[in-house]
Amino acid sequence: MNVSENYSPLTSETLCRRLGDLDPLKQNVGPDPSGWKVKEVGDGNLNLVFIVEGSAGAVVVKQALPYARLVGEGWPLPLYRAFFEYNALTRQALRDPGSVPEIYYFDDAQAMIVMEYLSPHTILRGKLIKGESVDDLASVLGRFCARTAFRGSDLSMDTADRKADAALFLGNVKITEITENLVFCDPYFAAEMNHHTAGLDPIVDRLRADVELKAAVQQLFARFSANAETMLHGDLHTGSIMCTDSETRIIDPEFGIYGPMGFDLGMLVANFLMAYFSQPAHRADGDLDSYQAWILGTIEGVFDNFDQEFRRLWNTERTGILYPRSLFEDAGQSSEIAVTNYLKSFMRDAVGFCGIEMHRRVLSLAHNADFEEIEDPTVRARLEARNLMFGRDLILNAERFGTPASITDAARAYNSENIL
Ligand code: SR1
Ligand code: MG
Repeated sequence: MNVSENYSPLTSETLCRRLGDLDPLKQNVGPDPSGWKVKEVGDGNLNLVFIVEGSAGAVVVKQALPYARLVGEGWPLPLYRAFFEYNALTRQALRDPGSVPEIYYFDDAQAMIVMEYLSPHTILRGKLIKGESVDDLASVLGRFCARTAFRGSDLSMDTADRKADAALFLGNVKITEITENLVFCDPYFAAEMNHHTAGLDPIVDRLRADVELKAAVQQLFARFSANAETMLHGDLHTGSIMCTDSETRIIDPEFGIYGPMGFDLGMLVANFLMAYFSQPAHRADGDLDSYQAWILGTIEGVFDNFDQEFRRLWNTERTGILYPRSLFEDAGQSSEIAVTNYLKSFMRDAVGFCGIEMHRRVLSLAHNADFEEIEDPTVRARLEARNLMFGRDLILNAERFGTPASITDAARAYNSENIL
């Protein structure tokens, strides 16, 4: 982590001059920078993203800004998030090969990562709004979550390495602070940067007055802040996933931190549920049922693939300090009950985190396009209300949602309720 005074944000005009001598760019874009075409395409909340194209191909250049792009210079943010993104990407590439873009170059001082240009991939959230499906989506995502969770934990890693790594990622303080505030606190009181659809006021008042709910959320916040179980992606929503109609990659782990295993999967499923609840505003009746069914099938598939892959790794790669084979298999006993209980606790966490993500994307600062692109505020509020009340149910009754089908059945029920 070496933030330099020489840091200077790139622009489409300066990029060729500033990066034209770098071998990784010359190799992947083309030898003559004067022929490169540069386009700034960043539409996320935080960073600059350029596509650089030339005779040999294209790369993505991602550079952190010293502030949150979504808000502006009034919200300074450390450049070191690029360092954590780079470190998270390199670990994810080892733990689940092929799941993340290839890294060509990292410049710590410029907070810049040069990486593979994924094409013709587009952001999954946009696909879900358009009603496009992706082959194998559930298996890629379920396996990614299982492999990164298992292989980054004390179930698998040498514990000295895991402790050193957890200590390293603890340095991602200011980025983690965004999650601590925007996800775990702001939705539940009238925080300054919050906003919500006007018609939702009665539901919002109800949620913010619900002490039991706030206590349950804070209990999950304590799990998030104190349980360094594995290296998380930290911001695994459908805007952090790029797909073609048959290939899926995971991007943007700048919120990487050690935390509870259920966090990534919970966030991911929340974003599928929000896509699901928003569909009546995006689809004509003829396509609505089948597409909503595809989303729910994907959610079930993500959980099932996670479970299957996690159990496979448990049986074949359990080399860390936890649940040693000496206590189970080597003593002639199965560890089946141990993994089943481990996964039950994982599921409880995931369901709770899922409900919180469903709240914060409607009540806090950073909303998502699934609902934001619904122009009619009455329709938006009606659909968001279902999402909010289901989120509350998931947080308060996480124990009852122990199977994927129990979650999708309940989603179907909320989808036909008229809460507003
Ligand atoms: C100011 S950052 C807002 C949100 O964008 C990121 O993608 C994270 O989800 C964060 O909470
Ligand atoms: Mg992001």
